Amino acid sequence: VVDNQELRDEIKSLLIQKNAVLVAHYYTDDAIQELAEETGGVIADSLEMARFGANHEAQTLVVAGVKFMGETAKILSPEKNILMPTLEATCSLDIGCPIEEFSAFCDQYPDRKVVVYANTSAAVKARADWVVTSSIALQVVEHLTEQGEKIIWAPDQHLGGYIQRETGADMILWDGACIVHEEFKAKGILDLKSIYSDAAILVHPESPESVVEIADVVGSTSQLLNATKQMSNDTFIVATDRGIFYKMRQASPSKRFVEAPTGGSGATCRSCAHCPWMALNSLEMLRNALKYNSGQIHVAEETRVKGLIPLQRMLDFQV
Ligand code: CIZ
Ligand code: SF4
Repeated sequence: VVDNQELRDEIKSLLIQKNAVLVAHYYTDDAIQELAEETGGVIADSLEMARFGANHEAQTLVVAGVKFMGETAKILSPEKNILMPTLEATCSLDIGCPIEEFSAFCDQYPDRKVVVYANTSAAVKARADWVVTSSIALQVVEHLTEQGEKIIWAPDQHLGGYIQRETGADMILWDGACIVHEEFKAKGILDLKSIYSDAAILVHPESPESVVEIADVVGSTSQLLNATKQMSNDTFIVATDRGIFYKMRQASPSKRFVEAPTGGSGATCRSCAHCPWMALNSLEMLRNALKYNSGQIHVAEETRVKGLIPLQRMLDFQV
């Protein structure tokens, strides 16, 4: 704990010294979220991370999250120095959607708008008409459908399927999935619900349809966090990465938050829902990134300029 305190102090002075701000995702470990909070940084979902980073005056953004978040920051703010604690932190959705295959897939349907989830590489964004996050995906697809557009959706099939069911949009889905959310099981959640009968079930739409079906609220991380503030239930069963519990508990200290199980029964695997790549972000690596200017994000200029168009479309989209 003493070591941690030293590390934290060192990071705090490095942030000031380097004119840097910490941009942390809800799924990072508590220690990282705490630091972001204490140093004037932000804890957010990927949409708000992008907005915050682009609008902040700091010369350096330290993005604690996964690679696509750092790349998004670089695309939006090429003049800033974008650092990540580790460049190893990626995402199963990003990995499962390589640019060559994806581009060939899109070429088969030239009459469709290409809508990609933020959880993709810069190159995939550069091939897209729209980038969306789970916070505004529904509204953007609704908007495109009203305009008579047909859609290619990538990479998350569960989120895509959810949007398709909600909007009735004509969508062709890429078959990617999030290794964390895909593991939630309806049976395990219902077993828990029989113990906590008053509990509201909150589900991120990267989860399978059978899990989305039993949810009281389906939404992005920030939408689920808002639900815990607004709903009067005293217990919440939460099917998303357990990193989100830090903000949920902070906002509602008297409420009970229960991790949705990823196994078949309410009693098993109560702590598995944590993204292994988010977990790579440690205080030590964060310190090293700042101290040695390591973990620097680069995006080729041609890719950046193309990727900026659909990303800016997302940021300019008024809900
Ligand atoms: O699962 C993720 O990586 C999420 C929820 C990203 C985001 O949009 O904040
Ligand atoms: Fe990707 Fe899932 Fe990890 Fe989010 S939680 S970064 S979608 S693997």
